[in-house]
Amino acid sequence: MSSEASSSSMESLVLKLHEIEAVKFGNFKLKSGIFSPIYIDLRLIVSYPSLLQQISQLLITSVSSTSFDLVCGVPYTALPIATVVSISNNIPMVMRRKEIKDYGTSKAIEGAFKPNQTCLIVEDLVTSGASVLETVAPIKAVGLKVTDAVVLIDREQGGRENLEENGIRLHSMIKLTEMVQILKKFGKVSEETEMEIRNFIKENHRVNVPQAVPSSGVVSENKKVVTVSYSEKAKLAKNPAAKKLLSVMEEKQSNLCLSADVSTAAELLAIAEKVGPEICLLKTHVDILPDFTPDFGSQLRSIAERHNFLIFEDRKFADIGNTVTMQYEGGIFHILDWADIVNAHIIPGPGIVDGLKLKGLPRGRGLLLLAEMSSAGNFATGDYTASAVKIAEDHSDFVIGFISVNPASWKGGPGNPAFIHATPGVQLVKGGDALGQQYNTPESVIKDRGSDIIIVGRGIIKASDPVETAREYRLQGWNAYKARCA
Ligand code: S5P
Repeated sequence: MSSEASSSSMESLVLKLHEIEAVKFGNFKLKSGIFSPIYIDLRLIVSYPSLLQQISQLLITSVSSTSFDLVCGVPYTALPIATVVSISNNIPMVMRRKEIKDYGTSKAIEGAFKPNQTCLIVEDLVTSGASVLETVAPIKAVGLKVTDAVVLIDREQGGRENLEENGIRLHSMIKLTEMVQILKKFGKVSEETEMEIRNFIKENHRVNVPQAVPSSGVVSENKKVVTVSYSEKAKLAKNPAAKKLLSVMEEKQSNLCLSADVSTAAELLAIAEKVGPEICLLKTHVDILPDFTPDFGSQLRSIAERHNFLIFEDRKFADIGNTVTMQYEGGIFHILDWADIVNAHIIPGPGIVDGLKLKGLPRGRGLLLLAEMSSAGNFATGDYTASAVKIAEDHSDFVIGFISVNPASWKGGPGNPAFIHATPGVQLVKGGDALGQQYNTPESVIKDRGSDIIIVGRGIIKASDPVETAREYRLQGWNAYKARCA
């Protein structure tokens, strides 16, 4: 228990939480699928103003030795707590949007702040720390610093360690075991229940996303997340570009592909140089660069070699085999000379793969097939996706994998485990743009949907600090991969 918070005020708080049924005992299903003997729902506290006030006062006392300029509550439960902390202590607040609007200013963080100010994260309950990290990422992306988080209850299930690994100190007012001890002392739980909860904590001391949901809640729609590691995939892959990409991913601990959709070649080379250390792959749309020159490819390749990443030209070939051989090799861009990987639609049938393979395979290049798309209302679904898998399996020396959105949901499965799934439509918060793009978070893409690579464009390019933001995406993507493997 925080030494600053006196034990009698903590006891009265815990008893009050029990009285309003914010703490319940029974058998509750968690998001991770496991059953918990205790359920804590602090959403109820909004209906008890004096309790809310009491919690906010105790929270601020437990961070009295920490300095910060702003507070931010993790949505939604901690928003009212942070608001009361802000008002009672005259500390400005910022607010994180859980869903980004696709109209208006589309800001992830609302409020007035200056770069480099320090923001204290306020949370009601920490289990794995995942929801704190989900709020930290967009806060850092707008140039603020986060060093500390304060929480009412620590469920002692890995949150402290996970946050520590991300450079955040966790201050908790009370730990779950201490809370149960108080309830036992006042005869609110039996010795048996106390033991059951102790055992539960011991057995689940490091879980991933274990917030309590009602037992009728949806746990996961995806049952087919494949947990083949990148190094195992590298061993299984036949294509040299795939092997190289997978080994770069392991070496750099990065499953981040930067979609460098900037407006000039000069800007593209500059961002490749800056963000290079964070990425495994850089994706280009060479036909949007007005200052393209014949030496663009060799310049980009020398940056790629220096920072150890591969190059993916997002050409989305879509013609008959004979035409794509010419488009791949010739024209102004000579894509074959500098891009390790290209992609293609399967709409013309397998001939498109044969055409590209004719030119690409002798040069050690690889191909991704568009099995799904991230844009709303697209037609790459169901049997179309299954056909992409079939074509890929028939050409697995050249096809290295797919542009996928949710491979874990594919009817026939995500294909050969050697295949690499790369997913666009990724930002730190779920949302979309005004033209149909749909975003999911790195965690949901890698961990829940079973993809291997996150493709991020505007989330990094438009950030106030693209390098720091790319680092954040890399860490989130990598942590999700680790969690998936675990
Ligand atoms: O289905 C797709 C396939 C691709 S390759 N949806 C996509 O968004 N992409 C590409 O990924 C798109 O062309 C763009 O270059 C990038 C996404 O950019 P963002 O700014 O929305 O992250």
